[in-house]
Amino acid sequence: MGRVDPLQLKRALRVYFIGGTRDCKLPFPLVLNEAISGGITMFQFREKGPGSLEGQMKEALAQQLFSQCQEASIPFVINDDVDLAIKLDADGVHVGQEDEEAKQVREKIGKEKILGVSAHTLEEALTAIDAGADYLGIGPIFETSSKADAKELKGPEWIRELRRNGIDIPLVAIGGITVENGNQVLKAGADGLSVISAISRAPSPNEAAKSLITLYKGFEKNH
Ligand code: TZP
Ligand code: MG
Repeated sequence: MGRVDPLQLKRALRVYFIGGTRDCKLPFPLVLNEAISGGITMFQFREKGPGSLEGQMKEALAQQLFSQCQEASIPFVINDDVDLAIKLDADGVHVGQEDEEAKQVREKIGKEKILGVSAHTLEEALTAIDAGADYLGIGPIFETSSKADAKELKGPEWIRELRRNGIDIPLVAIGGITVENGNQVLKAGADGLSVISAISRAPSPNEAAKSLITLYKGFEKNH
């Protein structure tokens, strides 16, 4: 087996839920369960910030969430913690520019696992692709309160610009994405919507996930 199939990955990226315990008001397994039954297509465990779980507690939660994803046949990706991803044999890893270098991560996880990289400039996007990224996380597109150290807003136009510059690997938009503005990023050329708060802080994560996948399908039908 070789690299993950880009077409299959694009399908998985349609509604990409990201979160950690800090992002949820309810117990995380419950939120993920609701999000899964609402129709999310991929999940990233992003356990970071003050008060986040560490060590054995983090691992146990990751294993629990991974099992839920496996049961639902959706990819389970771990943010940043390459060792944990390898230990659990997770489906992939997502790293930012401040984390371990993508090239090194690719070497560690092997060619069959999903590697996602956050990119804020064209140069970062090209370097990530060269390092073996399967998809890029592009943002923050809109205002977000889920990331304390978020970089400057990029707006949907930036996705268009990356496409114009020949970036053709799967791209997922992140940062303040909601059911109200999701269409703008899809129109601009994103393959998927990645959200933290739109699902984790929704009164009903299930309903929130449902409306995001419905939005995606509506877009797909018209394009
Ligand atoms: N990277 C750029 S913005 C962001 C991350 C992890 C946070 C996205 O969270 P939300 O709640 O969907 O705006
Ligand atoms: Mg990171």
